[in-house]
Amino acid sequence: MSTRHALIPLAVVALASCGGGDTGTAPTAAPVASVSLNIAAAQLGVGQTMQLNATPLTGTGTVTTGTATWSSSATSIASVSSTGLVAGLAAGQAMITATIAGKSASATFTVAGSGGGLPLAAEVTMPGNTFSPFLTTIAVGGTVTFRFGSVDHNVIFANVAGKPADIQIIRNANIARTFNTRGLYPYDCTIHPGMSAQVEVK
Ligand SMILES: [Cu+2]
Repeated sequence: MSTRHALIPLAVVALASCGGGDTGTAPTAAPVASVSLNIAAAQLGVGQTMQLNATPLTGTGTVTTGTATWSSSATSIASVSSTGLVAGLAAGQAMITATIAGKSASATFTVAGSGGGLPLAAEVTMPGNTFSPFLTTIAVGGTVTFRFGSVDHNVIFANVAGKPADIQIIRNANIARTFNTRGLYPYDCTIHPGMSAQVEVK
């Protein structure tokens, strides 16, 4: 196998020299004619990552050598590291491009939350014996983290189908609840009259 493959790059170099007006210096590696990516298109959630790999190819499809530089067409939607690790940042679409020796290939990444761009995570704080914000809207399957400060509170959900477990009296803690059913979930702190708010799951 090794003797047969050794002949192929030599033939490619010879052809490239004829057509390209090469100065005659023997190249150390077969020239890059195209770049192949392991992924053409993909979907990512916000906060998820995916590894892209770029392979430089000669005109006959033989793998040659070369290091890719990476770029994103929309860095606020998806970023890409110097090694091709793509990260979803916000809902939208971004083209990730790898360039090797002047040749490039692109992959389209669609970043989406499951609720049409709604966040999958949100926080509720408790300033001055209120819940803030009053209305928290998340995508179905999302998580709300209740951040309890130095004052005791609880979170008691109204009796709505699909509500998560109540949070009993606690302070100085962050407690998360996941909402797997669409709906409106009012909740109260029963220690402080009027300390009420809602989670809307879409
Ligand atoms: Cu309270």
